[in-house]
Amino acid sequence: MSLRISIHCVGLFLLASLIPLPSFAAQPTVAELAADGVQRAEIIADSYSYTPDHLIVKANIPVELSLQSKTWLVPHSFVLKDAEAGLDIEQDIPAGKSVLIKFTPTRPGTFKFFCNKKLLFFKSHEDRGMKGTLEVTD
Ligand SMILES: [Cu+2]
Repeated sequence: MSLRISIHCVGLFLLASLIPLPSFAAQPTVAELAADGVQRAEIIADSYSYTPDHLIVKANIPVELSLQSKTWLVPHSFVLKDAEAGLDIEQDIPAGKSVLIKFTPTRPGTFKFFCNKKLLFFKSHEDRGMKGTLEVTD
């Protein structure tokens, strides 16, 4: 009886300690506006995620993103397209490399970015969760 109670307590403790984690992970990142008038942020590309996966920038101010691959072999990419918002990005991110991209979103909205890689008959990286949101504010 006492063993069962203590197991129950441990279970509750583990549950309580796990609950705050998802809310921290889900916090959007706001790109920092530097003195030179450019908004900068880093996004880490891994298999199969972007961190952060929700980035907030301001419209009509240049954005510079450093896309950093943390993978050893798997190539990824960063695709963000919306003609009406001035977004036309299709950038490969070779395994283990970093690339810089620059763009200026011309209007507010929420836009999806994703990885367009897919190996043979396997699920696409996007389908495996490699996608995120660019939120453009006024
Ligand atoms: Cu990918």
